[in-house]
Amino acid sequence: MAVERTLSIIKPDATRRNLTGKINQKFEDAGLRIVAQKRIHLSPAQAGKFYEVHKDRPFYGELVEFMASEPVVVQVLEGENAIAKNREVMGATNPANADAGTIRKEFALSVGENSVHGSDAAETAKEEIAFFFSGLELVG
Ligand code: RTP
Ligand code: MG
Repeated sequence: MAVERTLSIIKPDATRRNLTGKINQKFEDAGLRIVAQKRIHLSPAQAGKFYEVHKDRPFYGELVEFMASEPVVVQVLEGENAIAKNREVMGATNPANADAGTIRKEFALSVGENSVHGSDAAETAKEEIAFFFSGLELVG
């Protein structure tokens, strides 16, 4: 298995409830290393661009509004098989379907306010990391 990097976002429902530390603990317990991290407040335009792939979905407007509503923590996680491993730790999109012990099972409020984002493939991970982080922020 290869060492990979993936882009993670701790969403506004979780930053608002001060859950960043508890969520980071889940990542670290799963063997994922937080190699870059910053707290930012996305503008609606930035959130819309990030989730552009969903622009024709009925929930797009609500998703963009939510992601720009309060600060988020964006981070790069590194480890063996990090993209799939992070998706496992996150759990299913809808917390009602998420496995016990996953972040979304423990913390998500709804299918929309579901606490975390994680890249879903190698190509999207590369694009999403570059969307938020410069090369200088990714040393080591
Ligand atoms: P993410 O991209 O945030 O990691 O989540 P995901 O892959 O598990 O789910 P995806 O299908 O990519 O959807 C992106 C985000 O849109 C919101 N959503 N709302 N109201 C709804 O039915 C609905 N469906 C999706 C969620 O915040 C989801 O994570
Ligand atoms: Mg997705």
